[in-house]
Amino acid sequence: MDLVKSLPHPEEILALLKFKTIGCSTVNTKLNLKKMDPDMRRCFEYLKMTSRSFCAVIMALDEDLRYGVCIYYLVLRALDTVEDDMTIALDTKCALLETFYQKLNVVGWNFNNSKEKDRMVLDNFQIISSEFRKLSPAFQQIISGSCRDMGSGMAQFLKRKVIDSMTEWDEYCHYVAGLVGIGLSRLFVASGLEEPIVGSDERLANSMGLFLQKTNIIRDFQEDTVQDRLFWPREAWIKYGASQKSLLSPSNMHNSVACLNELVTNAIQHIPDVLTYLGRLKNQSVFNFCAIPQMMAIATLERCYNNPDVFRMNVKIRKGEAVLMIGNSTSIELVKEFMDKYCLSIARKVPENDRNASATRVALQAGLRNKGGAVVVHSFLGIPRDGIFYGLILLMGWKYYLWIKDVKPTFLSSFIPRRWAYSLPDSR
Ligand code: D61
Ligand code: MG
Repeated sequence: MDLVKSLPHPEEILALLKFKTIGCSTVNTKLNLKKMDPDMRRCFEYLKMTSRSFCAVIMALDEDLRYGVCIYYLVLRALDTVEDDMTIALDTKCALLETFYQKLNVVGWNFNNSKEKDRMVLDNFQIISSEFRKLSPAFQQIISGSCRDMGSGMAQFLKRKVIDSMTEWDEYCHYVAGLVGIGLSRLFVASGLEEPIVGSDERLANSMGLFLQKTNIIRDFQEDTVQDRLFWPREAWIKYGASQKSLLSPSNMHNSVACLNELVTNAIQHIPDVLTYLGRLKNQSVFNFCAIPQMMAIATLERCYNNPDVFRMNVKIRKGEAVLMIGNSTSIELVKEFMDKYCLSIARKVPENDRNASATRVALQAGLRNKGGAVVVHSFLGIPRDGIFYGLILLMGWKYYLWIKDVKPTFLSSFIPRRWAYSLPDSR
């Protein structure tokens, strides 16, 4: 099925076949789970079961960082499972979120009352916390502080009930994903694999998270709305519908898509920061770990932009596309090339009458600035624009020639001066 979906994209077919036969060398590791401490092994199993998108890239990190990031992921996944669980009463939930980081040091603590799909990380939290306590003090401090700040931010937003302004949208995304970008950057530095600047420039690290989280929120609109989870900022949707739910109504589709385009425009404004951040990374495993999710995000945004399907189902990128990107997220040059490709593809889809059309183009141009290019469509289906122009002229000329020659011989002869016409056999 994956192969069929990629049929119009030959380069994806190759990547898929390679992936299916020899596996993915970018994220494959010679990880020996059998030799590992049984509790750490269970943690890797929880990671595998709770994350499709981050498991492979975390496993491919260099040794020390791999354990730290795996535990960091599980701790925050546990916290997020509390946030997402609609069966826990608001007061109980907020109290738990605010004190959750303290549970890291409570031997044997776990939480058995969640109904969420990822509840295994709460049911088995005593195992995760005991592995946490084996990490270096520097790692423990980073993870615990990040968990404390995220829990308090989540509780704050649960009490507010709505994400009102665009500023609040950035704030919410900072708590749930920007803090992860900041925490991860500190872990990279603490492990000695990256330069101090990566950890101290929190604005860029925050943008890494915002780009991923906004993409998730944009993509999951339909699924979240039917479950009564509202993450699109009111300031944006109020211009296009009476309520967030009304954006799902087919009769409002034109407005809904305009709203979608506005939020995609907001998200792509993080691209320059993302590229600057990635450009500073030195370690290959850290680079792949950071770049792959960002590439998936831009491909997802490209698929979502101006696409009414976002309001009907969960829009996904093709497996072939994902595999191709994983294989191509290994250097900043390749990443920029892919980013350009997706930005240009969005640029081609900007509707002339979209009220954010010029803002979208400006944002895309900033994303492309690293190459110094303006958003001008130079090619279509990979054929240079000039080639298409001359090709069309030739084709039209040929068609006209055929038409005149076969269908209208008399029409043709009417253009021919009389004295020449006599010599033509058919013109009598
Ligand atoms: C480099 C590499 C990975 C990065 C990064 C920089 C910067 C930020 C992030 C990863 C975090 C990205 C979050 C985007 C996915 N969103 C969610 O999972 C939502 O929950 C957010 C709170 C929990 C965050 C847990 C997390 C995620 C990825 C990690 C990590 C921790 C630790 C280490 C590595 C990666 C979302 O989940 C529901 C869903 O998407 O189904 C939500 O509830 O809103
Ligand atoms: Mg959540």
